[in-house]
Amino acid sequence: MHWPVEAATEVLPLPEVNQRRLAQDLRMLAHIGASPGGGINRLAFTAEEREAHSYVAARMREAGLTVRGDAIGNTFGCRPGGREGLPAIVLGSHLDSIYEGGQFDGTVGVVGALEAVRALNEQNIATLHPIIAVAFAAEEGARFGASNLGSRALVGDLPQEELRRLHDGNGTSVAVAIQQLGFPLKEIPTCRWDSRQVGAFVELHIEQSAGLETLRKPVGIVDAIGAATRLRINLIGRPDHSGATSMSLRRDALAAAAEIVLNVERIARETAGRNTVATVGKLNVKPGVITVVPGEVEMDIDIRDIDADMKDIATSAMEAMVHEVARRRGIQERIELLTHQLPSTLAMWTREAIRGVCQEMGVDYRVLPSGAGHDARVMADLAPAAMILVRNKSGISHSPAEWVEMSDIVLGVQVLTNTVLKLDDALAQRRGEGKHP
Ligand code: HGY
Ligand code: MN
Ligand code: MN
Repeated sequence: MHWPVEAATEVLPLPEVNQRRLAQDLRMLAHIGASPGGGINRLAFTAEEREAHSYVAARMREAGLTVRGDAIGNTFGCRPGGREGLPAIVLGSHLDSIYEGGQFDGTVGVVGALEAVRALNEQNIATLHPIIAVAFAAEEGARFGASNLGSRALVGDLPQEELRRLHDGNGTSVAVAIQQLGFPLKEIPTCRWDSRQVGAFVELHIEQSAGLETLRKPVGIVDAIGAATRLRINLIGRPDHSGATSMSLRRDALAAAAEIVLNVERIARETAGRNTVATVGKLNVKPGVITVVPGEVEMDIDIRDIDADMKDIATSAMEAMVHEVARRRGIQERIELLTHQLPSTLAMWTREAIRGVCQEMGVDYRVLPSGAGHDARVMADLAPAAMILVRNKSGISHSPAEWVEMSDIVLGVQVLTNTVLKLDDALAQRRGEGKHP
């Protein structure tokens, strides 16, 4: 596949990615944790996630990379650069999924990073800076309520207290889940990287909505990445006989929860920022018997925005609303903060590198924010980060119905590969060195 290399001052030997190999890796990964319904189940810190990491580690070795893991299960494939002691260009994403997730979320970025290195190898293109392909562990918050645990360990923002506090629906804490996989919990602080080790980080990811599809643009260049605040609400009412208890005497925890759910939607729609979104995606009712007035509800609220202040305003309004509904209905409420993340604005110069590649390749693109969270948001704390989004034909994600065209994936990986070369030059120039030969 050849791109019309226009407007470039010099015709670069474009390291061409291999579509067949890309498709093969995506197909193999789509089988790991696949359910009969076609969803992917590779939850954080499970055997399925580890199987996917083992598959990618084997492909990294085949590509001649030096492969290593760390104490939280991140997997790295390292390709040396032309000069010792330079910071690396790091590229990658995650392999874990939500329950019944899609086959492209995260995997496209990991396989894309791997393929970028293979393309450079095949065309014998050396870079000045080392290149590290990474598969982060535990990016999704689906199992434990907090996300990006692997990349947070790498930037040194993962307190052990949180690993003991957070637990899944079976009561298994993150700490226990990590230890059950044989990872040494006390060594997690050794996962931390020094910012001098990373020159730039790039994540290729599918768009998780229909923005690019609607705009008919194959590639997105991300300027800001949204973040989440997640609350766990426990509502304690009183279980009562559903036939013998008059309506005026009830303390119905589910009726209170229902009022809260609709108010969460109202607050996100009406009183918060234009990019604020909020979701009650999980709600458990006890005792859950048709003839008993619900006595207890546990519900999780996911509040997101690319603007930290607007997210905080929405969060405060929702907490006040929960207290008001509970008081008025005679319900006891408990609000637990599961996670509070900060949004990131990505570096302009890394964004410009991607834009330059798209213009040289004649690829149409759109600069846009990502409402979905990504490891690039976390990595932006450590080094200049960038994100390339691939058009999502289905406009659906976090669902087995997620579908991305292979031609768009190939284009995204080609942009990623050429961006690595562009960043290799840009990093040298930012140090005052000329373009390296
Ligand atoms: O939940 C998210 O925003 C991402 O898909 N992990
Ligand atoms: Mn996801
Ligand atoms: Mn993802």
